[in-house]
Amino acid sequence: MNETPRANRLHIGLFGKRNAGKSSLINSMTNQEIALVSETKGTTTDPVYKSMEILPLGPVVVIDTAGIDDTGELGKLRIKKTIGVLEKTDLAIMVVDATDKNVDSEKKILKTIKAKGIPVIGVLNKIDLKENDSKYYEAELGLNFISVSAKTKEGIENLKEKIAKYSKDIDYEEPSIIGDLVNRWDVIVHVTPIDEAAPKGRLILPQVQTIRDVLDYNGINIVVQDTELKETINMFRDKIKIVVTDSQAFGKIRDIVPKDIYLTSYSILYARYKGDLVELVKGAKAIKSLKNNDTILISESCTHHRQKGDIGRDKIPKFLEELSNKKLNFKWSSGTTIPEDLSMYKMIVHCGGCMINRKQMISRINKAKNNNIPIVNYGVFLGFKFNVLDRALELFPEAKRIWND
Ligand SMILES: Nc1nc2c(ncn2[C@@H]2O[C@H](COP(=O)(O)OP(=O)(O)OP(=O)(O)O)[C@@H](O)[C@H]2O)c(=O)[nH]1
Ligand SMILES: [Mg+2]
Repeated sequence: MNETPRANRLHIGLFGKRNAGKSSLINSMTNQEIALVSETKGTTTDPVYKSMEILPLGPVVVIDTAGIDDTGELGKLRIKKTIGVLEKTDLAIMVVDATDKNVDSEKKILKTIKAKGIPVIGVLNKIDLKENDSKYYEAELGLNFISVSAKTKEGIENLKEKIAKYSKDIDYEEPSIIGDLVNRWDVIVHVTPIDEAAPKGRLILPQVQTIRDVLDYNGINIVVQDTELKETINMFRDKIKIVVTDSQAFGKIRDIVPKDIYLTSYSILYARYKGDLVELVKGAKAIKSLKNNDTILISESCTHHRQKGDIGRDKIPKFLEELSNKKLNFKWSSGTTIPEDLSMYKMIVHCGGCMINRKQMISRINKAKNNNIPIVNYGVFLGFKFNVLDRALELFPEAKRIWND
């Protein structure tokens, strides 16, 4: 189960006031003591992501959050983080304490949840303490409630079934990486140079996931190093539909692959799979319109240790100044959020987003779009830099048209 990458799982967020029993509910649903529970208000302070199996649903990520009624300066910050979790939430669970009639905080967050179009299930918890009064909460919050007790487990099975039922209609599955382009018997060649950058003894996740996607659609995979590509093409010339390569090797092999065979890169496939390829290509086009002293935001979703020659710190700024032929200012953000106020930026360059899910990436792209700020990701940006977009976008006519415009 741990092999379903976290980004591809249904994300279920639990929201509610402090002490409503969010953490208890997670323990109760999974039959494990994985979330910290106590009678002290504000036990959960930061969002906690847990990959787990909920039967009959399968692998999911459950997100425990801090109470939405927290107070003080720190409390405000916690609420902000809780609301940030909505960016990744596919299904929200609104946990209400049956012993508490005041639902002002719940009303407030429900408004935000609904504005984002996230489906939500109401859970009335602690019914072991109070007679079941779900009608009151349904009327107040305009939501159907399932009554449960995290303590006695009454209603928990019912809740899990409801979650499973809801999740069937939720489009959390990301679109295919390549499967929509593959028919049965199509031969897809993967070019994976085994050099010092390749991890020892294995392939990297984008390669593995792309190979798997071809299999899911009954295509045929051939995996080779760049050094064996020419001979492979000679052997299977008429059968090959697409060659997918590591971006680094693109320049080296582009002339080896005949023009009637599609050639693209894992980065381009992932730009589409994780985000919005058309918007990112528009972003790349905007590089030519940058002006001297424009400020650029470089946004990375993980906080990896940065070495000299780091792509985000060193390479991207250098390439961007070269491509635009302008002197630019750079700011960086990393982690699960991007700056609230984007008004100072003239462009956002975002990482590939392997640590965040599609919903979150799309939400960032939309935020940029709404602020009229061009956004490009590393994959499309490097495609531009190494002059491969014309060819690599041939599989994607809409993006290609924008690029050629
Ligand atoms: N009687 C009863 N007590 C419950 C139930 N669910 C939770 N509790 C108790 O309520 C208190 C708060 O539970 P938590 O699960 O920590 O609540 P929470 O919503 O995660 O709270 P914060 O992390 O502080 O926001 C604990 O003392 C739990 O034992 C329930 O169904 N019945
Ligand atoms: Mg908690």
